[in-house]
Amino acid sequence: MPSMESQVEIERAAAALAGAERVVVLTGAGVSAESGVPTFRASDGLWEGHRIEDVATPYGFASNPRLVWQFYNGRRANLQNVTPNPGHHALAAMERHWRDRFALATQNVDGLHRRAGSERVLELHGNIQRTRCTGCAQVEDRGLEPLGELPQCPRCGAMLRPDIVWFHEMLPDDILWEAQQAASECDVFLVVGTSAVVYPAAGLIPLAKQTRTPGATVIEINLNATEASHLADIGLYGPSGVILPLLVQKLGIKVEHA
Ligand code: BV8
Ligand code: ZN
Repeated sequence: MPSMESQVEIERAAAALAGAERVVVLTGAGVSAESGVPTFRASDGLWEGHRIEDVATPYGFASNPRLVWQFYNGRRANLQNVTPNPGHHALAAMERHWRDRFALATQNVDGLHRRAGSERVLELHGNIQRTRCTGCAQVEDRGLEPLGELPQCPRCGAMLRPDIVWFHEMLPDDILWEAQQAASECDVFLVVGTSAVVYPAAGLIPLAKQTRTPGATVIEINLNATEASHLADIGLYGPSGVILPLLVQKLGIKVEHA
């Protein structure tokens, strides 16, 4: 049973959302944790047993593409047994409620927001279902089908890579720009399940707070405090799969399980 203090915070958050004209949400790996997707930094700097440099940088891919595809094929296979959790569904319901005055920017590449029915998802770091050709740059949605050890482009024969933004790579500038615009214009900014250490995604939080006067009301939903907690006006600490449905219930927003 949530404490008295968290009850008060939940009421404050619901009141802020009830009066919101424009809402923006930034999600990270924590929003998919209750679906069984491992978070990024839970381990000791290793990611499912791999060093970040080896599996999530262009240099890692250049020096050992087979290892990188083994890592991503493994994550794609795991996602076949994963479904969106009530937190994803609550966010899809929020989008249906605020329509074009709502934006969801995610750092996650698991595609679970779309599978939960969210339509306008700003995928800041790409999507693990898509491949991109290193030769002709063709991008294809390959779902979660097995792709083989070193998949090649059906069009030009060059090697494919995951259509994902690795460390030291630029984010897609159109998507980042759209997220930055939305963050700078919103009056409530929800930060859900992110340690807020990866930039430029984490830069959306201060942007929401500082661009206009008064800045957006920032609501953090996380299991614990993060690098962004000092920017939060309201902190809701607990599982997002519990807190988000509670919030939309208080707002009288109907959640459909797509
Ligand atoms: C860039 C794709 C410009 C891979 C990812 C030196 C040289 C170059 C760049 C840099 C540098 N130093 C710093 C940088 C910038 C770098 C960066 O920010 N590094 C950090 C680590 C300091 N950023 C970049 O490189 C970006 N590009 O800057 O380009 C440039 C270009 C060239 C040269 C210089 C600059 C690119 C960043 C994108 C990297 N790609 N993902 C993949 O996913 O396969 S980022 C990776 O981290 C994931 O996408 C992940 O989503 C993201 C952020 O992590 P989180 O989502 O926050 O996950 P985490 O596990 O950390 O936290 C989970 C949270 O959930 C926790 O707080 C936990 O408490 C909470 N939680 C858990 N369970 C629950 C929960 N909350 C609620 N409920 C629960 N149930
Ligand atoms: Zn090609």
